[in-house]
Amino acid sequence: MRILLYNPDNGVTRNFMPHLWMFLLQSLTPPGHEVLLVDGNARAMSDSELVSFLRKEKIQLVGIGAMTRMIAKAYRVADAIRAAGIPVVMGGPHVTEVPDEALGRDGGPCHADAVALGEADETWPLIVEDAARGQLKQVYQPERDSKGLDRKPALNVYPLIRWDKLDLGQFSLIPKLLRPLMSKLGSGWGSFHVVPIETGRGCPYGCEFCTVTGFFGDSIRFRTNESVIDELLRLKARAKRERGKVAVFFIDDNLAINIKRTKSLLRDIIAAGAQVPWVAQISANLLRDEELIDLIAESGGKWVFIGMESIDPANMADVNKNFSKPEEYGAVLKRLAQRNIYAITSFIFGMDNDTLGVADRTLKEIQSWPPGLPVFGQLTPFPATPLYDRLEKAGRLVRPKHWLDFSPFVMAHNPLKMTIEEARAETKHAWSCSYSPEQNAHAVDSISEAPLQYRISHLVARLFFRGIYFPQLGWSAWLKVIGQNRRTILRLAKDSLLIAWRTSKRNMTPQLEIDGGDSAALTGKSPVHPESV
Ligand code: B12
Ligand code: SF4
Repeated sequence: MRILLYNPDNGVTRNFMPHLWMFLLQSLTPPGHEVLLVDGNARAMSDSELVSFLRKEKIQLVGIGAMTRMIAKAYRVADAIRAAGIPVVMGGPHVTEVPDEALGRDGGPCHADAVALGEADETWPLIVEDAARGQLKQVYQPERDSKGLDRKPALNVYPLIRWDKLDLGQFSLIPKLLRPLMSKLGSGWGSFHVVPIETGRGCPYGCEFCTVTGFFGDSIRFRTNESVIDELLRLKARAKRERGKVAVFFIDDNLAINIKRTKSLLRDIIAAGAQVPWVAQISANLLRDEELIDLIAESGGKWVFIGMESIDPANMADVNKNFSKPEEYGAVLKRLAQRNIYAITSFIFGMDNDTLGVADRTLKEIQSWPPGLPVFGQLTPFPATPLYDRLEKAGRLVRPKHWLDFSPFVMAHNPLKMTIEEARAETKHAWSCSYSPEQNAHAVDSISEAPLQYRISHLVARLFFRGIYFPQLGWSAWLKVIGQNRRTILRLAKDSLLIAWRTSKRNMTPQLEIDGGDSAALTGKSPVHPESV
């Protein structure tokens, strides 16, 4: 059977990274079937183009995965595919939380022939075999344990994802036109992939707005260090072979949830020479340990995503996240910045104790920290979360099925101390101030002592991150952004040329690549890790 796994686009910007579930299910597919992958973020297709593609490729089953945010789009695509006579199975967090909606068992239209609830590692092979026999069931659910809970797949035996062989063409961040030229730069920039890797699943914290504890459970399952390192080594070898670059996003919800284990993993990565530049999510409370931060730096860690949520401790208590202390944030970020590790700091507006001016108060606090990549969202009641239940009971949900008329940055419930419109304006203000050309220049200037590679990486990340809020699809949008930030870009280009000139003057091997050694020539500082993006 020929199968397509499809991820709908998010409608705002190209995702910088593909979704892990597609690669995972592809590698868990029983032999004898062929699986194609299309991520709408990387390979945009209209519904009719997608249907033509399915016909041309003789696809017999389509699997669609989506978060709540993309579910309306996913239903629309599924409807078009089913109308063409191809069965659709849907999985992922949203259909797990409200399966009746996808199946039309809540009185609405039916969008899927089958749904896979929860983690589908063990059910996917059954789904494929049933579909091949033309006997798809409506619901696939993991087996239950004695307490009636889903049996979670152990990760100590993990499927082999063939990162070394897979066709990743659609996911390279280097535009096609530039690839031949870029592959000649230094050790090669002909491709650049950010690849998702998980090392564990589950989270014990149970924050009120989050679906993770409910979905993956409150105890953590880990992969072995060896299997993670094997993936890293394959990726590294591939990048070298292709004259390209690779970076990894460890998508665990909290990479340092068990510090002892994290340190052991990072030590093993270093010992195996498996360092690639990486990003991971780690909560602020786990970043007090200096040895951990040293290991993060030495193993290739470049950016840490920290769910800071709010600078107001009352808000943190409201959402059951007061293990994360706003008063600690500045010190945590300094500790990271001392090792040239920077943070993606995520904030939520519209929390119950937020009042007008929350954006300016937060921005003022951010200004006192080392530069990072702030991102701003709004408190969103995802189905099946404690937050959803609380707001529903209190009659505060204005749009109880907000995902069916998805509207970016418009809250689905009334915040207590401001209006929905005010929360939206605060969010817009925070994004506009944080990613203006002046602020981008200021952020890069504030690390002028850091090696050049970090300043370049900081600016590039800023230009990508503004795309989470400001639509940034297509060449013209990008050219506009580049034009607006030309002064900072030109300054960094000048510094690069200066380094190249000094290097060649010292009669060293000419290097166009901006590596730790080059930057050290300019800044007089020793390089941290020569592989940095
Ligand atoms: C990585 C990640 C991202 C990445 C993007 C996704 C990517 N390219 O990988 C980034 C950082 C960009 C991101 C952004 C956001 N994210 Co996010 N993200 C994650 C994270 C941490 C890991 C996803 C992952 O790969 N998990 C591991 C895989 C194996 O699990 P899985 O995807 O659930 O897949 C399994 C099953 O669900 C099932 N399955 C999934 N799809 C399908 C399809 C079929 C056909 C079948 C059969 C089975 C199946 O099988 C898989 C194997 O068991 C999850 C949390 C988590 N732990 O999952 C949040 C999560 C998915 N994100 C979430 C949210 C809310 C967001 C944002 C909206 C946040 C915001 N406020 O801006 C944005 C929106 C993104 C956008 N505009 O596109 C929520 C979604 C909740 C929901 N109900 O929708 C999650 C669950 C976290 C949470 N706090 O609750 N995210
Ligand atoms: S927000 Fe993060 S720490 Fe809180 S429950 Fe979700 S994954 Fe765990």
